[in-house]
Amino acid sequence: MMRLSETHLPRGLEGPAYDRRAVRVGQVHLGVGAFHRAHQAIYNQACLAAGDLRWGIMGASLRSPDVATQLNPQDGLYTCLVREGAETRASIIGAIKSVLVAPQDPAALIAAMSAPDVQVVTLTITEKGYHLDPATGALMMQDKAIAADLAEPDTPATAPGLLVAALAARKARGLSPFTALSCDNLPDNGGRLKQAVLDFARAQDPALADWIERFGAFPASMVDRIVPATTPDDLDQFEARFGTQDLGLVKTEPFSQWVIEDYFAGERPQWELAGAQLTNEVAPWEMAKLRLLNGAHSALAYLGNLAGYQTVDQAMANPAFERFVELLQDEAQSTLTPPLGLDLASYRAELKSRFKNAALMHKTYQIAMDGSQKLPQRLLATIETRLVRGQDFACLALGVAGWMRWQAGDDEQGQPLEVQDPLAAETRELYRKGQNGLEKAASLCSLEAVFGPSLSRDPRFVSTVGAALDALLKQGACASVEELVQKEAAR
Ligand code: CS2
Repeated sequence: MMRLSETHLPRGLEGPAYDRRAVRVGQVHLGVGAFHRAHQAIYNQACLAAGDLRWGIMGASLRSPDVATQLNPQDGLYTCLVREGAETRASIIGAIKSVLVAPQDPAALIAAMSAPDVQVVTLTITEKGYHLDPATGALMMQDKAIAADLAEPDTPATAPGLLVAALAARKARGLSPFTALSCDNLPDNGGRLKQAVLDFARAQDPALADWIERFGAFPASMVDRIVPATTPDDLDQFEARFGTQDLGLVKTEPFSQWVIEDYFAGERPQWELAGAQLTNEVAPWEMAKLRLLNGAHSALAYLGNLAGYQTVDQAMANPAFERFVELLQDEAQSTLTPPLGLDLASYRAELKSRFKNAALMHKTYQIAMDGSQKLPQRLLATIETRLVRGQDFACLALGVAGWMRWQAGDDEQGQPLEVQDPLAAETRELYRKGQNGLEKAASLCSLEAVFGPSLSRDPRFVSTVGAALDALLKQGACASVEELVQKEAAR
């Protein structure tokens, strides 16, 4: 089977409508996974198609060489499939020029980021890529990876280390800093990235830190598009239909949103051309998205997977789970002040149909990953607000209990289940310490890195989550969700 490339396009599809040879690299992206390829790269493609050829992307992987081996032999080209119901729309994306693998050649990546044409570095490095202390918000200098980068700053492996090395090179060359734009699902992601970079720089060279602080920019952004991991089945189906092998294939939904703080150090692509919203107020967008979409996603991931649902749409097809999502979103919505232009009722209605999009086959297991990094902003912050107001939080608590049950490392049938999480070893240990749900929950709640000092010690929180975990262990996820929904109906 012929592989997708400049000289071999899939049957019936057209290549990008601009001269790729004339495209320059104006942006570097760290963490060039499926999400970036189905989200930010699409916005750059619109800028290129509109004739502004400055905004090609140099992609970079910070860990595995997989994406480089997928995309480089394809001249950076890949197909983006937009799926809903029986409809699939396919387009060839050419915004990524090529992909570097940081661990193979950090110097090449630093050189790319310090090129004069590069104005923006975007990042999707996931929650754990920031290495910030959850309690203080400062960079964890003792963290193994950060300490190693501080010791050998010319061959960094972490995002803060790489960014600072490139910024130092720019300063030495008399260039201005690039804008570093976080696209991770974290509140105040721009502020967090700034903190990580400045702390790293200050430890190395205070004058460099001052320069970055003065001339750099770290805008916040809210990104939203559901991008399930591409499966071998997706690749096979694509080959059968288009007569071409595309190892860089990504699949996603029609919906896409990008809200960006309008604060840049230099030039930037006109992402508005593809619908991005530039604003001075990202926080309320981010909070609504994290608590309504991601909060519901994480709760569905643990409880749904435990109940035997492999995908989000399968869980949503059970009326009890659908109702549970509504009730959980009611709890979350009461803590939100929506930004101008966001109608929460229609946002939630749209979310429901997005979750029900069966064509995506979005795996609950995928969303369950890295829960220790996701829980605070998705579920726990909402609970804190409700506790302060004396409101109940039964659905959020069941979601948290679902995460706790997940730490056992087996499913409800006793089959082993791999917990992919940087804190997996700790959480497993804490889970095992307790004899029953209440004890297990109390044991896990002591983990301040996840729960923070106040929830950790809040007896209402610990006992409510404990009771939910107890119920989960006794009757399973499906019955627990049903019971909760029935109780709410009877109120
Ligand atoms: C999901 C997100 O995997 C997860 O944790 O909740 O990736 C979600 O699909 C995106 O944030 C949607 O924009």
